[in-house]
Amino acid sequence: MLPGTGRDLRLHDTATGGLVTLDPGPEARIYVCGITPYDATHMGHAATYTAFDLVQRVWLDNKRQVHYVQNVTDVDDPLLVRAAETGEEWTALADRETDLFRDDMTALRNLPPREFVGAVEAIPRIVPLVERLRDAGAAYELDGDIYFSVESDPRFGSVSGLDAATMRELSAERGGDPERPGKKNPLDPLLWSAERAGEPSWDGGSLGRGRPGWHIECVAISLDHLGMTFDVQGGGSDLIFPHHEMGASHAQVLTGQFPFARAYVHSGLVALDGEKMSKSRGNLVFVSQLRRDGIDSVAVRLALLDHHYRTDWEWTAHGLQHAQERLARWRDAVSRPEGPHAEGLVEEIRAALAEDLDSPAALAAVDRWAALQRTEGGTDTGAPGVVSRAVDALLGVAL
Ligand code: 5CA
Ligand code: ZN
Repeated sequence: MLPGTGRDLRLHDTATGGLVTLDPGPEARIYVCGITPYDATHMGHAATYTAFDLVQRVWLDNKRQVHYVQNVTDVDDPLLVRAAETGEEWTALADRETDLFRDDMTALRNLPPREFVGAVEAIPRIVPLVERLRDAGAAYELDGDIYFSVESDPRFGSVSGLDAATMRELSAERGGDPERPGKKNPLDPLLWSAERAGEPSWDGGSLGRGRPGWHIECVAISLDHLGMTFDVQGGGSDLIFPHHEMGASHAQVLTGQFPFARAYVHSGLVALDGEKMSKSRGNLVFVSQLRRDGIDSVAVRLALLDHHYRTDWEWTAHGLQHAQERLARWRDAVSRPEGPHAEGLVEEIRAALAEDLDSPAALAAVDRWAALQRTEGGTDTGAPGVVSRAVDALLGVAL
């Protein structure tokens, strides 16, 4: 048990552009978009899931139960393309990378979601939702494929607040097909893709054989496990549009309720050599590679937490080295039999995290306590233990 009490969490909401206080009652509900498992976890993924891990830790400290759901997009174009390139079975690739991701998350001490759900296993939930959208006139067929009509949602645009031209550009970049002739609106996203030669497909009932679109996957899984108007929809800022905009629209049209989530929370993107770290660019640093190199994953976590989750930042060897040195100083400070009082420090960490997850401020507060321990010491025999437990519970950093 830590001294004092937890705090209500305030988080930046992309839809309103401001901070919202989340007072989620006894059980907080969060959905975080999971990986597409065609390559190993890079530092960008690690930073995003570590940010949402802090959300869970602030809630737990505040005596909330947390219902955390995460998907894994275990069938999608990039996965099938990668498997075709390497000659591997796509299911084997997905299974292997999903297992590796889970091991990486464990090493980084990210608390697991309560439910971890694959797109493939969600297909029986997805099909009836697409049928309902079609029967309500919110979806239409084009050569066997089924598209969602963005015009069926009067609130379309409320998550990203972007203009039509920017939406069109992002849609083309991020898995959409705005140029395809015959669509009602170029932005309309696929709900169900008809069976294609050489690709896996599933029974879609009245939709025919095929596979699900990306956005409806996350809608089906979140509505199934969390219901409408859950607390936080999370992911990296590259998911604001189209993914989270389309997901909110699908769910709002399906249920007639608003909003899909109380807060849409987005982490900044991590770059390497000035470019967004991504599988397609190949400029990656992998969590598993650092583990193989014998780097302490606790230091990796500290390197991630040294950046506010909403900023875009760059992964550097220097940042990792700084984190390793910091970890050594903290371990030294808590290894002594007594130290300066720590109640104030626990409150500082809580206050920093509760205000939009200000992890750099929380780390700076621990630095100050560790420096005081080094220069002046203290007489509180409970303090090193309190600091160790607080840093573990609130920041996920094991000393
Ligand atoms: N399966 C979908 C979500 S349903 C997907 O976007 N998968 S992903 O593997 O591409 O990304 C997984 C998560 O990591 C997403 O939240 C994404 O926004 C985030 N992410 C991807 N690249 C970066 C990066 N360079 N920096 C920070 N977060 C990133
Ligand atoms: Zn998603």
